[in-house]
Amino acid sequence: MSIVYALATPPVKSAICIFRVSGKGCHKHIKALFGLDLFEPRRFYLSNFYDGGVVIDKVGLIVFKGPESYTGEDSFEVYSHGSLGIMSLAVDVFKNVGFDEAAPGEFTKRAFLNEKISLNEAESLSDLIESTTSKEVFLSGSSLFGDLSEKLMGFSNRINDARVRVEGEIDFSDEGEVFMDESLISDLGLLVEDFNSFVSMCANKRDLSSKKNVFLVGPTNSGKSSVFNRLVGYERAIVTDRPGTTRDMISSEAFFETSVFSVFDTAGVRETDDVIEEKGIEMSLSQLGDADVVIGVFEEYDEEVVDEFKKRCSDGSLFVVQNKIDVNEANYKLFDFCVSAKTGLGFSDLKKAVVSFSDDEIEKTNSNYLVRGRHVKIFDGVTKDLKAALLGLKNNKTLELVAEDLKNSRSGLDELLGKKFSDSLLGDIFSSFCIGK
Ligand SMILES: Nc1nc2c(ncn2[C@@H]2O[C@H](COP(=O)(O)OP(=O)(O)OP(=O)(O)O)[C@@H](O)[C@H]2O)c(=O)[nH]1
Ligand SMILES: [Mg+2]
Repeated sequence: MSIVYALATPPVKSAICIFRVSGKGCHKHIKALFGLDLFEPRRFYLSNFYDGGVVIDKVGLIVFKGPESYTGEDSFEVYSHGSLGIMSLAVDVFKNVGFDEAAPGEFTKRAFLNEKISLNEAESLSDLIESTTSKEVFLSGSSLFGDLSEKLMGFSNRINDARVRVEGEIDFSDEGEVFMDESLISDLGLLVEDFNSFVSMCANKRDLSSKKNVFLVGPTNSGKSSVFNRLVGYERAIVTDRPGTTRDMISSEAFFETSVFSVFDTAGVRETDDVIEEKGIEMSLSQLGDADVVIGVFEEYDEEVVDEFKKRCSDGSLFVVQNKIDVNEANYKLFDFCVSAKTGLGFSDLKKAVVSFSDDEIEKTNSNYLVRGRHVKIFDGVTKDLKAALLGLKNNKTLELVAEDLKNSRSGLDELLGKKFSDSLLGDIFSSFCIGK
């Protein structure tokens, strides 16, 4: 494999930036690039970084000797000052000595091909880097650093044991040897149960990491755009004292505690002859059923409108909020929350409630591991094949068919671990990685 290089940190002005280089033979260039004749692996050297004898920067250098490296190959990392000029010079230097630019995920792909990590660990690593909430960090971390691979391997071995017993029976039963008895049915039954309970501990990344939507709705002029600006933390939406100011839906991202939300401001609800405004109102009302949290903003309680919102929102997702309590008396009997977008009063309680409502949804999954759609699809297939094998045994089906079901279920798990893979699968997985990882 060629020697590849990549900037592992973002290409922006920063205190330091890190370049990675990996591939057989890369250590031969260390003398010319850093002036070091001798070096020990895994030691941090402070050295000059040369471009054809001219010093570009004083850098930190760590050399790794394969297979004791991330990729499993000889490699090194350069910690230089994070100037855009140095970054572009370093790229020229590496190109000039014949290194190739690494593709996204190239270092991790090499780690996989050199058997440093399994395929599902590589995926968990990418999930960890992409995580935006503490929940995702812990779940993808437990998939990566925990025992997910071990669990998958354990199931694969148990399926294989069962298959060996069935195939032994097929091949040698007429020679008087017993490979299979009633215990296989109970062992397989237990395996199906164990696998089911394992699957129930896996959360699908798609369900978990899709940002929660928070919709602001309410009568015109109740202060929805002002509440929106408070929630997102800057003056994103236009606020005026003219009812009907917001006509189109606008959105922004907001961090509450450790979670990211997409917050939407909508057109105020009122009877109107204005076609554009009416379309905006229709659009906001039609989306309420899909929202994770709906914040109904009111200056005064309006039972008819509250009932209309309740009808359209999913269970418990509507928070009825009184705004402008700096000028009107707060009414905690009628409203779930009372706030003032003008002074910020009541917002910390409102944000906490939004976070804990969304967290509840995640808690319900009772998960230990973060997995991807690919895993979920394969888990379904494995479960189906295992159940078919069990039923086949119970109903005295031809043993060849039972063995086939067991073989299929095991091959699904092997695909997850990366014991079996196609180039296009690797392409799909690693192309979504960052450059330099
Ligand atoms: N005193 C006070 N005034 C507020 C508060 N929130 C909003 N306002 C005022 O109420 C008026 C309407 O505010 P907006 O945020 O534009 O209301 P809206 O619900 O988005 O209005 P539409 O987009 O027209 O439906 C503006 O004059 C705001 O300054 C508040 O907490 N206290
Ligand atoms: Mg508005």
